[in-house]
Amino acid sequence: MEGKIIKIISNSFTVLSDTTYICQARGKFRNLKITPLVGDNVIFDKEKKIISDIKERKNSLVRPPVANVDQSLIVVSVKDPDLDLYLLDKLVCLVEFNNIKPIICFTKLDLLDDTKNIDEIKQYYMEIGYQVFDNKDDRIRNIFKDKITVFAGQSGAGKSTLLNILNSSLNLKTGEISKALGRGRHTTRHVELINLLDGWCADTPGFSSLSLNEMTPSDIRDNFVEFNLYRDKCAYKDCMHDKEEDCEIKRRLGTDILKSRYENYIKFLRKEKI
Ligand SMILES: Nc1nc2c(ncn2[C@@H]2O[C@H](COP(=O)(O)OP(=O)(O)OP(=O)(O)O)[C@@H](O)[C@H]2O)c(=O)[nH]1
Ligand SMILES: [Mg+2]
Ligand SMILES: [Zn+2]
Repeated sequence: MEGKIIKIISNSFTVLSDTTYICQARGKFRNLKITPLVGDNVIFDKEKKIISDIKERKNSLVRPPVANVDQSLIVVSVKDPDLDLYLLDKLVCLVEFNNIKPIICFTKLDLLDDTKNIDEIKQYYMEIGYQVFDNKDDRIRNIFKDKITVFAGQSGAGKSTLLNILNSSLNLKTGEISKALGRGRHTTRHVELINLLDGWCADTPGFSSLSLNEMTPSDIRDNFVEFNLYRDKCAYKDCMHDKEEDCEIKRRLGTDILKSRYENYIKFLRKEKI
C-alpha cells in the first residue's frame, strides 16, 4: 500500500493511508544510509507493517527533519521584536533555494500607530510574486490544504500564537522560549506532522539555524527572484549586480527594486552579519 509518514518516534513510523499504521522500516534503509522522514510517501505492507520503499522526494530539510515540504510560512513581527527585513530576506532566499514556496505573514500590526511603511513593504513583496498576509487576515486559512508547511521566523514573532488561532485545539504555549522544549524532545527522535486546515505542518519551526554558507554568490543572486525580471538588460550576462557598470538592477534601485532588498543582497554576498 501507499501512505505518508506523519509521525516518527525512535524507530516507529506512523503511516497514514486508509487509516494509520505503526510500521517499522526495512533494514535496507540503514544499509543505504537513508532515513525515512515525516512527509515521505512510502510503500508499505499493511499486514507485516513494514515500510519497503520511499518514493522520490521533492526536497528534504534537516531541521526539522521533514521531506516533501511544499511551503514555508515566514512569520515576521513588525514590532516587539522589531521588524527585521534582513532576517526576512535571508529566510525568503533560503526557502527559495530549497525549492520551497515562501509565504509571508506579518504580525503585531496592532502595536503600530502607523502602518504606512508596512503597507508599502507588503505591497512590494506581493508585486514580486509572494503571497503576503497579516495574522488577522482570515484568507490565510486557505493556504494549507493538501500542503506540508514549515513555519519559520524569529523567536517571539508569533508563530505559536498564529497556529493556535488557526487550530484552537493545538493549545501551544506562547510567549515563552520554546527552544528548550524543542531540543529536549528531539533527543529521542520524535517528529510529527500536525493536521492543520486539511494540510500538514511540522511541529517545530524550521530554518532557525540555517546560514547562507552553502549557497554560492550566484545561488544568492538567483534566489532574489525579482532580479531575474531585469537581469537581461544588464551589460554583463553574468552580472552580480554588485560592482559592475551598466547594471539594470542598480538602475532600478529605489523604483522597481526595494532598497532594503538590494542592501541585504549585498550583505549576503559579502557574508556580513551571517
Ligand atoms: N500585540 C500582539 N501580540 C502578539 C501577536 N502575535 C503574538 N503576540 C504575542 O507575542 C508573544 C510571542 O508570541 P509566540 O507565538 O509565543 O511567538 P513564537 O514565534 O512562537 O516564538 P518562539 O516559540 O519562541 O519561536 C506572545 O506574548 C504573544 O501573545 C499580535 O498579533 N499582536
Ligand atoms: Mg512558539
Ligand atoms: Zn546587474
